[in-house]
Amino acid sequence: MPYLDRISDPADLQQFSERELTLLAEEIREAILCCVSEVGGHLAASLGTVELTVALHSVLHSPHDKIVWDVGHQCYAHKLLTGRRDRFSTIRQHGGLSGFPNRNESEHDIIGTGHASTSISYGLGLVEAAKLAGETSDNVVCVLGDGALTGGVAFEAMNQAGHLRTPLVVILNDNEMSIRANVGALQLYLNRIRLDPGLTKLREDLERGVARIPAIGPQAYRLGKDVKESMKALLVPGMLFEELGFAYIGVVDGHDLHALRKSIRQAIDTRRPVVVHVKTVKGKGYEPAEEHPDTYHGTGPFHRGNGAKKAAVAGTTYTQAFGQAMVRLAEADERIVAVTAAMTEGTGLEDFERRFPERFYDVGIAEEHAAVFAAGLAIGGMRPVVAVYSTFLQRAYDMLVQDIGLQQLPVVFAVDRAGLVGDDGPTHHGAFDISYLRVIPNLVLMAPSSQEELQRMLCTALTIDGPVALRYPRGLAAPFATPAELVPLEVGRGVVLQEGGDVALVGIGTGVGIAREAALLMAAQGEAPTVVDARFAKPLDGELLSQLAATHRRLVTIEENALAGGFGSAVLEHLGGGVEVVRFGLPDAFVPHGDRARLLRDIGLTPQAVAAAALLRPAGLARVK
Ligand SMILES: Cc1ncc(C[n+]2csc(CCOP(=O)(O)OP(=O)(O)O)c2C)c(N)n1
Repeated sequence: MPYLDRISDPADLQQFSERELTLLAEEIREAILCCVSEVGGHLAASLGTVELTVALHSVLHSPHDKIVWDVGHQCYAHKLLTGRRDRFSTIRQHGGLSGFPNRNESEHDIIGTGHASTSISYGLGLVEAAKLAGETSDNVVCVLGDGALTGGVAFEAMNQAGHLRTPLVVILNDNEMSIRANVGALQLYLNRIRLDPGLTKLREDLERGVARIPAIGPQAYRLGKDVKESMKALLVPGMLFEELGFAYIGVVDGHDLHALRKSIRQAIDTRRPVVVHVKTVKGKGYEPAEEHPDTYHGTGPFHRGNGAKKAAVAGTTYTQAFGQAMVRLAEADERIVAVTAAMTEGTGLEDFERRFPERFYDVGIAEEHAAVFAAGLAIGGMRPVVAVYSTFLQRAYDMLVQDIGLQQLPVVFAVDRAGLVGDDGPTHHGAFDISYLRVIPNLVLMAPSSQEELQRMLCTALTIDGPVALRYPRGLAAPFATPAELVPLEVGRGVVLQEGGDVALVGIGTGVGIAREAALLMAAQGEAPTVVDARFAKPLDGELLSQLAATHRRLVTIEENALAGGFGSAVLEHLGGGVEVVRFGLPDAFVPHGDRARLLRDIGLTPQAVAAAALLRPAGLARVK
């Protein structure tokens, strides 16, 4: 690759003409496609921002000038241009490059991201910090998608930036897509601007025309609020942003390097908050991804020729089992409503949406709103189920406590991706939900150990007149027979799977599978532990736990949640001593990215480690893990 080969630092881009930059963009696109088809990753967003990335790095001087990527899943071209090309093929693999910007990886990654809508807040903080430190300000450019713009925090930041008049460039990368087609009134507004680029030109011409009117023209152009406002009202483009105190440049063709570079320079020269509205094609340059950008948003390895995925998951996943149960339960109960924050496919709600479109809501990337919206639905007599990833539910924490917990509202949270998610890494691991949910008074918290149990738990959740959460893992598939009837579980009751002696292995969620396997390993050594599926982290089955404590020498708890404040902590709190408790779970550290099984091995959350701890003679076990 003649051009890419000459780049080890973004400064190297300065040597190229615009024509050469265009050729470089093609090489980058090829490098991304070549790598992601082999190892998987966030393809479509990265293909769509190749020219934008080249334009930014050729105009700016990173890292003095700072590029803040929102979400960060579109940063592959950025990685290739910032000295990481030789390691690019390791992306998202254990020990390799992160799939997101990462401060430990490069000085060009200003912040590590993964969750949406934060870039403008970061950018504003960076510019204000430079101002406070008396530094001549470097340029700060935030790149956020139209999907990320549906997140409220983006507006909170714009509200402040517009007020402060901070020189900050916001590139709105508008590809009309979130993971699927973007939603909301704002999207309709962007559609209007996009659909009529003539309006933008007309407005520019008119503004220039006013400026040229002898004597009053320049003044009217600069200060003539009335004239300008009425012109704007007539010619809508960018009005919303301008009202928020941002200058507006757009709509710019996001695959035209010349237009992009010109607009970025113009934006920097504005020296006030400015939105550059760029129109891109998600998946640009790879036909299957252009046609199905949702399928190639995040993808596993695929055949480049026809786009076919190399490995399909065999069996039903927990996510699919959840989706099936939702449809089934909603058939019988018209009050059931599904709410997702921009994750319809990810949370398995496509069938529900098809079957019950009027009872399905995609609120955009707006987890806080999703929670309170569901609270409103519950007050109105509905039975809302908010399907959300564990990591993204963190954003709605105050709502969980204040608007649902305290109000005692029957809102069900179906918490997907609980535990380690693998390749996406620490921004996406669902490591903390047991800890943060368990402290909410009266909330019922459960974790299934099988897909059948998941379906029964959802059914149980919908019988409870208060807040409920059920947490389940990503992707794990197994042969699964849909139960003939969905029978609710008894709330707050665990189940003894195997009676044994001496040691009791008490698992919850995926911890139960580990406990079962550990028991098999122990059996091979002539030991038979008791094995328990705790099912509920709240309320705990206190009676069962006390009984186990009275009849066993040691309890081993196993969970795929942080040990700090997790299920094992709850068991310890309940028992308050008297029996030895050994806890297995996620460490007090951010677990890196990589293959899930490998990560579990690395942190010692395996049947082998559990069996070894269970088999230790008392003297050998000096401390509680
Ligand atoms: C708070 C939060 N919720 C949900 C997600 C999951 N997510 C990742 S990318 C994405 C879509 C982003 O759309 P957009 O910003 O338009 O970027 P594009 O992929 O279209 O380039 C979503 C919903 C997230 N990263 N953060």
